[in-house]
Amino acid sequence: MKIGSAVVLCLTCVVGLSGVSSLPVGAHTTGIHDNCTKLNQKWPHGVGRRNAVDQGGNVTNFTRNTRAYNRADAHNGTLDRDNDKIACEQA
Ligand SMILES: [Ca+2]
Repeated sequence: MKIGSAVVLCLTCVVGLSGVSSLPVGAHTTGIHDNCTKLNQKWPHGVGRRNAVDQGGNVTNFTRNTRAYNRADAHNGTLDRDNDKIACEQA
């Protein structure tokens, strides 16, 4: 009686280290543009373009600064959800 020998092949897969790339966390790091809470610390009634009018008509005392508004909107478009060209307006 012959006794066969079994050859077991082991294939090993070398899994490369899936290097976790250190992607930058957060799209912007300016702080003031992160959200309205932070923006309102500098501009309590919001900041808008020089000729902007509040969509609700209630806020008239926001800071009028077109450049500052443009920068805020460029960094974080959610700061002016109603798109009336005033970011984070509040009475
Ligand atoms: Ca607005």
